[in-house]
Amino acid sequence: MENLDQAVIPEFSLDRDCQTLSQHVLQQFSDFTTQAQDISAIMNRIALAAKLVSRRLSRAGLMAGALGFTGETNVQGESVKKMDIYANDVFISVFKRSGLVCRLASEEMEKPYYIPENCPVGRYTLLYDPIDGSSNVDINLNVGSIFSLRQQEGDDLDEKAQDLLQNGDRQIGAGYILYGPSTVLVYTVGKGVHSFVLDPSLGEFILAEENINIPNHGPVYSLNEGNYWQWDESIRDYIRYVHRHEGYTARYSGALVGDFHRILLQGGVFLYPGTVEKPEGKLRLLYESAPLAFLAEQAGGAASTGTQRLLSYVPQELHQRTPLVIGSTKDVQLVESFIQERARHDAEEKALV
Ligand code: AHM
Ligand code: MG
Repeated sequence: MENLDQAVIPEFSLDRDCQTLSQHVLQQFSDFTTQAQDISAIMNRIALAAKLVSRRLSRAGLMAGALGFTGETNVQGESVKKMDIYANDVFISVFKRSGLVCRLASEEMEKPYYIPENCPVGRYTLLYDPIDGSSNVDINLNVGSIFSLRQQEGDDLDEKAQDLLQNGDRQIGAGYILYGPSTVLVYTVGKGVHSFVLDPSLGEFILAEENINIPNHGPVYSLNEGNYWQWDESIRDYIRYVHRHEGYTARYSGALVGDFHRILLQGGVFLYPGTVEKPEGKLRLLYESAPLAFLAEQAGGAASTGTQRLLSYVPQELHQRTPLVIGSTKDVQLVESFIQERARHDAEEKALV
């Protein structure tokens, strides 16, 4: 009788099951340098954090104290969820006494968190958003974690973290975990974009797809149209364009990781433009937009603030926000063309006055 597993998954093989995340990261480097081993070990710890968060999310509706708000507000002035704090603490715990990472910086912490016992050897900083899209947590919809790895520079005990205020090209690794029907980890170390699926029976992330390419153009545009009257006219111009042309469809889940993942695999564009209330938009550069921009470019796509390449943008502060336009190259360029056209039009009108 035919083995059902093999019939459903024709590519099933032992070799495939052995393609684990840490092994894959090591293979990205041509030699077994200390840096290659460090990055592989760091990714392994991130995978452990992902498993812990995934486990809690999968049972949250049955656990006391897992869902809802803490009653606190974070450094961004946003209400904090219990799951935000749990996931933030998970990342701290997995990197304590690891000897890998000297400093952690997160959406949930005003200042970087130092792990002095790691600093003599762990010459890296991990920036992360522990639970992105946390408004989805209480209703059992997809959420994510985003991470970015940078080389530790400067004085370890400088609380201002001036060395982090550099462009996104300084990232040496980036990725995200999508907690959806399955838990998926996507990463880059500057050598393509690769995805892994958590096999709960093995407790391992197993390679799903290597060298992912974003289609050059896709049908999806993803943004919160509830902000329509808050946007600049150029973004309204773009939206009117997609409304009036065939071949576009809207998809927006309110959780960036899932919305970006769709675009990474199927093409299209995600936007979080500036609004009247928040001219810089909502998304934080260092641990939300820049890591996704690194992935987008590595997959052959593009990421922009609307007026410049996102990875070239130099932040002024740790929790800085920037507008984000990210996805298929053609679609990002189309949005940029509306912004340029409106700027040209406004300049002409001003010259006439
Ligand atoms: P969060 O990190 O506090 O969860 O905020 C980021 C989230 C993104 O995941 C998502 O794209 C965006 O906020 C949704 O914002 P809005 O509700 O304004 O559309
Ligand atoms: Mg976030």
